[in-house]
Amino acid sequence: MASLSIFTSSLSLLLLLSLSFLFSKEAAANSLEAQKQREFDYFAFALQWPGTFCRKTHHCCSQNGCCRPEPLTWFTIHGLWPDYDDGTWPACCSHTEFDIKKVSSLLPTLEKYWPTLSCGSTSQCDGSRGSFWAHEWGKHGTCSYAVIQDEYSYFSKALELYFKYNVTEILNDAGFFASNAEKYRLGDIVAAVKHAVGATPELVCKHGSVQELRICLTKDFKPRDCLIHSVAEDNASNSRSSCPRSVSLPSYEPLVLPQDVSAADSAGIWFS
Ligand code: U2P
Repeated sequence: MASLSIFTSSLSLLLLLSLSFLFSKEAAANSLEAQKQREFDYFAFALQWPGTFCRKTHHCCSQNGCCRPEPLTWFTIHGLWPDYDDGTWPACCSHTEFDIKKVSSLLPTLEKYWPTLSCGSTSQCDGSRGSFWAHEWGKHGTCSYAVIQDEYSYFSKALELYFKYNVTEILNDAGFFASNAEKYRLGDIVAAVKHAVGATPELVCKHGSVQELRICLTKDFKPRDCLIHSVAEDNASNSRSSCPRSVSLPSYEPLVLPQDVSAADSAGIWFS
Protein backbone atom coordinates (compact mmCIF):
# COMPACT_ATOMS: atom_id res chain seq x y z
CA MET A 1 0.00 0.00 0.00
CA ALA A 2 2.80 2.37 1.11
CA SER A 3 4.78 1.59 -2.06
CA LEU A 4 1.68 2.31 -4.18
CA SER A 5 1.28 5.77 -2.64
CA ILE A 6 5.03 6.49 -3.10
CA PHE A 7 4.64 5.40 -6.72
CA THR A 8 1.62 7.69 -7.36
CA SER A 9 3.19 10.71 -5.68
CA SER A 10 6.42 10.27 -7.66
CA LEU A 11 4.34 9.97 -10.82
CA SER A 12 2.48 13.24 -10.03
CA LEU A 13 5.77 14.99 -9.29
CA LEU A 14 7.20 13.75 -12.57
CA LEU A 15 4.10 14.98 -14.43
CA LEU A 16 4.30 18.37 -12.73
CA LEU A 17 7.98 18.72 -13.55
CA SER A 18 7.51 17.79 -17.21
CA LEU A 19 4.54 20.19 -17.52
CA SER A 20 6.48 23.10 -16.02
CA PHE A 21 9.40 22.21 -18.31
CA LEU A 22 7.08 22.29 -21.32
CA PHE A 23 5.53 25.65 -20.28
CA SER A 24 8.88 27.27 -19.56
CA LYS A 25 10.10 25.98 -22.94
CA GLU A 26 7.05 27.48 -24.61
CA ALA A 27 7.55 30.81 -22.83
CA ALA A 28 11.23 30.82 -23.77
CA ALA A 29 10.42 29.98 -27.40
CA ASN A 30 7.85 32.78 -27.58
CA SER A 31 10.18 35.34 -26.09
CA LEU A 32 12.93 34.20 -28.44
CA GLU A 33 10.62 34.50 -31.45
CA ALA A 34 9.58 38.00 -30.34
CA GLN A 35 13.21 38.97 -29.86
CA LYS A 36 14.01 38.02 -33.45
CA GLN A 37 11.98 41.08 -34.52
CA ARG A 38 13.70 44.44 -34.61
CA GLU A 39 12.47 46.26 -31.55
CA PHE A 40 9.66 48.68 -32.31
CA ASP A 41 9.87 52.46 -31.75
CA TYR A 42 6.46 53.53 -30.42
CA PHE A 43 2.84 52.54 -29.96
CA ALA A 44 -0.11 53.71 -32.03
CA PHE A 45 -3.35 53.41 -30.10
CA ALA A 46 -5.99 53.13 -32.79
CA LEU A 47 -9.62 54.04 -32.15
CA GLN A 48 -12.42 53.64 -34.65
CA TRP A 49 -15.55 55.73 -35.14
CA PRO A 50 -18.53 53.35 -35.32
CA GLY A 51 -20.68 55.95 -37.10
CA THR A 52 -18.46 55.62 -40.17
CA PHE A 53 -18.12 51.84 -40.03
CA CYS A 54 -21.66 50.97 -39.07
CA ARG A 55 -23.36 53.04 -41.78
CA LYS A 56 -22.22 50.44 -44.28
CA THR A 57 -23.45 47.44 -42.27
CA HIS A 58 -25.70 45.13 -44.27
CA HIS A 59 -24.88 41.91 -42.50
CA CYS A 60 -25.88 41.35 -38.90
CA CYS A 61 -24.86 38.68 -36.46
CA SER A 62 -24.74 38.40 -32.70
CA GLN A 63 -21.14 39.55 -32.28
CA ASN A 64 -21.32 42.61 -34.54
CA GLY A 65 -21.22 45.75 -32.37
CA CYS A 66 -22.95 47.70 -35.16
CA CYS A 67 -26.06 45.54 -34.72
CA ARG A 68 -26.73 46.37 -31.09
CA PRO A 69 -30.13 48.02 -30.56
CA GLU A 70 -28.49 51.13 -29.08
CA PRO A 71 -25.97 52.67 -31.49
CA LEU A 72 -22.36 52.98 -30.37
CA THR A 73 -21.88 56.69 -29.83
CA TRP A 74 -18.29 56.49 -28.65
CA PHE A 75 -14.97 55.69 -30.28
CA THR A 76 -14.18 52.01 -29.91
CA ILE A 77 -10.75 50.42 -29.78
CA HIS A 78 -9.20 49.01 -32.93
CA GLY A 79 -5.85 48.02 -31.44
CA LEU A 80 -2.67 48.94 -29.65
CA TRP A 81 0.02 48.69 -32.30
CA PRO A 82 3.78 48.63 -31.92
CA ASP A 83 5.16 50.67 -34.85
CA TYR A 84 8.48 51.67 -36.39
CA ASP A 85 9.46 55.29 -37.03
CA ASP A 86 9.84 54.50 -40.73
CA GLY A 87 6.07 53.98 -41.06
CA THR A 88 6.16 50.19 -41.06
CA TRP A 89 5.34 47.81 -38.24
CA PRO A 90 6.16 44.33 -37.03
CA ALA A 91 3.39 41.75 -37.20
CA CYS A 92 2.70 38.22 -35.89
CA CYS A 93 5.80 38.00 -33.72
CA SER A 94 5.17 34.76 -31.84
CA HIS A 95 2.77 31.86 -31.77
CA THR A 96 1.14 32.78 -28.49
CA GLU A 97 -2.45 31.81 -29.15
CA PHE A 98 -5.23 34.05 -27.90
CA ASP A 99 -6.96 32.50 -24.89
CA ILE A 100 -10.21 34.22 -23.95
CA LYS A 101 -10.01 32.78 -20.43
CA LYS A 102 -7.00 34.98 -19.74
CA VAL A 103 -9.11 38.13 -20.22
CA SER A 104 -12.35 36.81 -18.71
CA SER A 105 -12.40 39.53 -16.04
CA LEU A 106 -12.15 42.21 -18.76
CA LEU A 107 -14.86 40.84 -21.04
CA PRO A 108 -17.76 43.19 -20.17
CA THR A 109 -15.48 46.20 -20.74
CA LEU A 110 -13.98 44.74 -23.91
CA GLU A 111 -17.46 44.01 -25.27
CA LYS A 112 -18.45 47.62 -24.72
CA TYR A 113 -15.30 49.44 -25.81
CA TRP A 114 -13.48 46.96 -28.08
CA PRO A 115 -16.26 45.24 -30.05
CA THR A 116 -15.81 43.92 -33.55
CA LEU A 117 -17.72 46.07 -36.02
CA SER A 118 -18.31 43.34 -38.54
CA CYS A 119 -19.54 39.79 -38.84
CA GLY A 120 -17.54 36.74 -39.57
CA SER A 121 -14.11 35.92 -38.37
CA THR A 122 -10.89 37.84 -38.91
CA SER A 123 -7.75 36.40 -40.47
CA GLN A 124 -5.17 35.24 -37.98
CA CYS A 125 -1.39 35.07 -38.22
CA ASP A 126 -1.44 31.35 -39.02
CA GLY A 127 -3.93 31.83 -41.87
CA SER A 128 -6.92 30.58 -39.87
CA ARG A 129 -9.92 32.73 -38.94
CA GLY A 130 -10.77 33.89 -35.42
CA SER A 131 -12.13 36.72 -33.32
CA PHE A 132 -11.15 40.38 -33.66
CA TRP A 133 -9.42 40.20 -30.26
CA ALA A 134 -7.46 37.10 -31.32
CA HIS A 135 -6.41 38.93 -34.49
CA GLU A 136 -5.23 42.06 -32.67
CA TRP A 137 -3.39 40.02 -30.03
CA GLY A 138 -1.70 37.72 -32.57
CA LYS A 139 -0.78 40.43 -35.07
CA HIS A 140 0.15 43.30 -32.72
CA GLY A 141 0.08 42.16 -29.09
CA THR A 142 2.76 39.53 -29.61
CA CYS A 143 5.04 42.21 -31.11
CA SER A 144 4.80 44.37 -27.97
CA TYR A 145 6.98 41.87 -26.11
CA ALA A 146 9.71 44.38 -25.20
CA VAL A 147 7.09 46.28 -23.18
CA ILE A 148 4.05 44.03 -22.73
CA GLN A 149 4.68 40.33 -22.24
CA ASP A 150 1.28 38.74 -21.91
CA GLU A 151 -2.26 38.84 -23.22
CA TYR A 152 -3.93 40.12 -20.05
CA SER A 153 -1.47 43.02 -19.81
CA TYR A 154 -1.99 43.85 -23.50
CA PHE A 155 -5.76 44.15 -23.24
CA SER A 156 -5.78 45.83 -19.82
CA LYS A 157 -3.17 48.38 -20.97
CA ALA A 158 -5.30 49.25 -23.99
CA LEU A 159 -8.36 49.75 -21.76
CA GLU A 160 -6.34 51.86 -19.35
CA LEU A 161 -5.22 54.10 -22.24
CA TYR A 162 -8.78 54.25 -23.55
CA PHE A 163 -10.06 55.72 -20.29
CA LYS A 164 -7.02 57.91 -19.75
CA TYR A 165 -7.31 59.52 -23.18
CA ASN A 166 -11.07 59.60 -23.51
CA VAL A 167 -11.22 60.91 -27.06
CA THR A 168 -15.02 60.84 -27.26
CA GLU A 169 -15.24 63.05 -24.20
CA ILE A 170 -12.41 65.29 -25.42
CA LEU A 171 -14.24 65.89 -28.71
CA ASN A 172 -17.64 66.37 -27.08
CA ASP A 173 -16.17 68.87 -24.61
CA ALA A 174 -14.71 70.78 -27.55
CA GLY A 175 -18.11 70.86 -29.31
CA PHE A 176 -17.71 67.95 -31.74
CA PHE A 177 -20.66 65.56 -31.71
CA ALA A 178 -21.96 62.74 -33.88
CA SER A 179 -23.97 64.36 -36.63
CA ASN A 180 -24.96 63.69 -40.21
CA ALA A 181 -25.46 67.38 -40.87
CA GLU A 182 -22.36 69.03 -39.40
CA LYS A 183 -18.93 69.26 -40.96
CA TYR A 184 -15.96 70.05 -38.77
CA ARG A 185 -12.57 71.46 -39.67
CA LEU A 186 -10.00 68.71 -39.50
CA GLY A 187 -7.50 71.16 -37.99
CA ASP A 188 -9.95 71.97 -35.17
CA ILE A 189 -10.40 68.28 -34.28
CA VAL A 190 -6.66 67.70 -34.35
CA ALA A 191 -6.08 70.80 -32.20
CA ALA A 192 -8.67 69.72 -29.61
CA VAL A 193 -7.07 66.28 -29.22
CA LYS A 194 -3.58 67.76 -29.22
CA HIS A 195 -4.56 70.20 -26.49
CA ALA A 196 -6.06 67.46 -24.27
CA VAL A 197 -3.56 64.67 -24.91
CA GLY A 198 -0.41 66.69 -25.38
CA ALA A 199 0.55 65.26 -28.76
CA THR A 200 -0.80 65.34 -32.30
CA PRO A 201 -3.04 62.44 -33.35
CA GLU A 202 -3.40 60.87 -36.76
CA LEU A 203 -6.79 60.77 -38.42
CA VAL A 204 -7.96 58.38 -41.06
CA CYS A 205 -11.06 59.18 -43.13
CA LYS A 206 -13.38 57.34 -45.46
CA HIS A 207 -15.36 59.43 -47.96
CA GLY A 208 -14.84 62.53 -45.83
CA SER A 209 -15.92 60.90 -42.55
CA VAL A 210 -13.58 60.20 -39.66
CA GLN A 211 -13.01 56.47 -39.60
CA GLU A 212 -10.14 56.21 -37.19
CA LEU A 213 -8.25 58.40 -34.74
CA ARG A 214 -4.84 57.27 -33.53
CA ILE A 215 -2.91 58.49 -30.52
CA CYS A 216 0.80 57.79 -30.53
CA LEU A 217 2.76 56.93 -27.42
CA THR A 218 6.37 56.28 -26.51
CA LYS A 219 7.27 52.84 -25.20
CA ASP A 220 6.71 54.14 -21.69
CA PHE A 221 3.28 55.35 -22.72
CA LYS A 222 3.94 59.07 -22.86
CA PRO A 223 2.05 60.81 -25.67
CA ARG A 224 4.16 61.69 -28.71
CA ASP A 225 3.25 63.13 -32.07
CA CYS A 226 2.07 60.68 -34.68
CA LEU A 227 4.23 60.63 -37.77
CA ILE A 228 1.94 62.47 -40.16
CA HIS A 229 0.91 65.16 -37.68
CA SER A 230 2.02 68.15 -39.70
CA VAL A 231 -0.18 67.02 -42.54
CA ALA A 232 -3.37 66.95 -40.53
CA GLU A 233 -2.56 69.99 -38.43
CA ASP A 234 -1.85 72.04 -41.46
CA ASN A 235 -5.58 71.67 -42.10
CA ALA A 236 -4.59 71.10 -45.66
CA SER A 237 -5.86 68.27 -47.73
CA ASN A 238 -2.84 66.62 -49.26
CA SER A 239 -1.72 63.35 -50.64
CA ARG A 240 -0.49 61.86 -47.36
CA SER A 241 -3.71 62.46 -45.46
CA SER A 242 -6.87 60.53 -46.19
CA CYS A 243 -8.93 63.36 -44.64
CA PRO A 244 -10.20 66.46 -46.42
CA ARG A 245 -10.17 69.90 -44.73
CA SER A 246 -13.74 69.42 -43.50
CA VAL A 247 -14.77 66.11 -42.06
CA SER A 248 -17.87 64.61 -40.52
CA LEU A 249 -18.45 62.41 -37.48
CA PRO A 250 -21.55 60.62 -38.71
CA SER A 251 -24.18 58.85 -36.65
CA TYR A 252 -25.98 55.67 -37.77
CA GLU A 253 -29.20 53.77 -37.26
CA PRO A 254 -28.39 50.25 -36.19
CA LEU A 255 -29.81 47.25 -37.97
CA VAL A 256 -31.23 45.24 -35.14
CA LEU A 257 -31.15 41.49 -34.93
CA PRO A 258 -34.54 39.85 -34.35
CA GLN A 259 -34.59 38.63 -30.71
CA ASP A 260 -34.94 34.93 -31.42
CA VAL A 261 -32.15 34.96 -34.00
CA SER A 262 -29.57 36.84 -31.96
CA ALA A 263 -29.28 34.13 -29.33
CA ALA A 264 -29.00 31.20 -31.70
CA ASP A 265 -27.18 32.75 -34.60
CA SER A 266 -23.47 33.03 -34.76
CA ALA A 267 -23.09 32.63 -38.51
CA GLY A 268 -24.98 35.84 -39.28
CA ILE A 269 -27.99 36.87 -41.28
CA TRP A 270 -28.16 39.17 -44.25
CA PHE A 271 -30.18 42.34 -44.62
CA SER A 272 -30.56 43.73 -48.09
O1 U2P B 1 -4.45 50.80 -42.04
C1 U2P B 1 -4.88 49.58 -42.50
C2 U2P B 1 -4.47 48.45 -41.56
O2 U2P B 1 -3.04 48.38 -41.45
C3 U2P B 1 -2.69 47.99 -40.13
N1 U2P B 1 -1.86 49.03 -39.49
C4 U2P B 1 -1.93 50.33 -39.89
C5 U2P B 1 -1.13 51.29 -39.32
C6 U2P B 1 -0.23 50.92 -38.30
O3 U2P B 1 0.49 51.75 -37.74
N2 U2P B 1 -0.18 49.62 -37.92
C7 U2P B 1 -0.97 48.66 -38.50
O4 U2P B 1 -0.92 47.50 -38.13
C8 U2P B 1 -3.98 47.76 -39.36
O5 U2P B 1 -4.26 46.36 -39.49
P1 U2P B 1 -5.19 45.49 -38.55
O6 U2P B 1 -4.71 45.58 -37.14
O7 U2P B 1 -6.57 46.04 -38.68
O8 U2P B 1 -5.07 44.12 -39.12
C9 U2P B 1 -4.95 48.65 -40.14
O9 U2P B 1 -6.27 48.30 -40.03
